[in-house]
Amino acid sequence: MTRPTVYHIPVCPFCQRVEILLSLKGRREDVDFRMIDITEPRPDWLLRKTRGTTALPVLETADGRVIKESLVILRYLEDIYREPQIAQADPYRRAVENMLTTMDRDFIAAEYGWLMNQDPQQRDGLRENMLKQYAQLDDFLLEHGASGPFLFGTFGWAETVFTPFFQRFWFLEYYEDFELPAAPRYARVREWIEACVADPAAQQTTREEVIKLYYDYACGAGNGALLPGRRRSSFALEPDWRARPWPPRNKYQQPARDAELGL
Ligand code: GAZ
Repeated sequence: MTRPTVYHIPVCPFCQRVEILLSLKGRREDVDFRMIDITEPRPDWLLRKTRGTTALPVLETADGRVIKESLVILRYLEDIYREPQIAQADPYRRAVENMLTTMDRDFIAAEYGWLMNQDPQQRDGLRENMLKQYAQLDDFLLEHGASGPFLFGTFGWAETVFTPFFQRFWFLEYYEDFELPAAPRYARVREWIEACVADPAAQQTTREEVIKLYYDYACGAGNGALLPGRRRSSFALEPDWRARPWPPRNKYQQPARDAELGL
């Protein structure tokens, strides 16, 4: 092998981070991407490389060493492909960027926690929790960021980390009727999100793909798991998502069957 290989899953936001960084560096073609079907047990050859762990993305270096965790992979790629540098060079700015990066955890937990919720009584609380996350990001950007739209002048490290999760928000709009309110307290984060999702470096997925593939997540089954009565996951590679109908929007009713989902 002469090039790094990334093992990835379709629409996995952590994997998309890697693609975005490479795209910003103009290096997408220098790394081989191999798609793994999340609805099938991991192949033995991959489990041997990962020592039994299953989360992706995983990067295998040109000389066969294995790196896990999307943020660690980003750092590795930033180190081997030095130009253009995406992370901030100035130590204080780099610290600001890293502080924002660490806010990804609660944000992602709020987002997916709400998507996967099956109890209609919990919706208001989950919505409030989500709005709290947006308000925190807004406050951070106002305190530390440039005037806009990005944290600093261009789409950079923090944008690479967050944008896949902003694009996954299409599933909350669809399945939970969620919209970020047009209130001033969210104006700065709204501007950030709009610039992030529209950036040419971050066009690896679409609203339609996200909504169709995440149907099972919306019904409470994550990571390719099968819901009762179903034979195929909405994350299956076949049939192609473009050929499938749009899933039902009401996730609190009786879940759709394979046939209704075009699976
Ligand atoms: N921390 C890892 C990274 O690389 O940054 C996370 C990677 C990961 O969770 N990958 C998932 C995976 O491979 C696919 S994307 N799962 C299969 C397996 O066997 O583990 C995950 C969450 C979450 C929300 C979303 C996702 C997600 O928590 O999109 O928790 C792990 C998974 C709120």
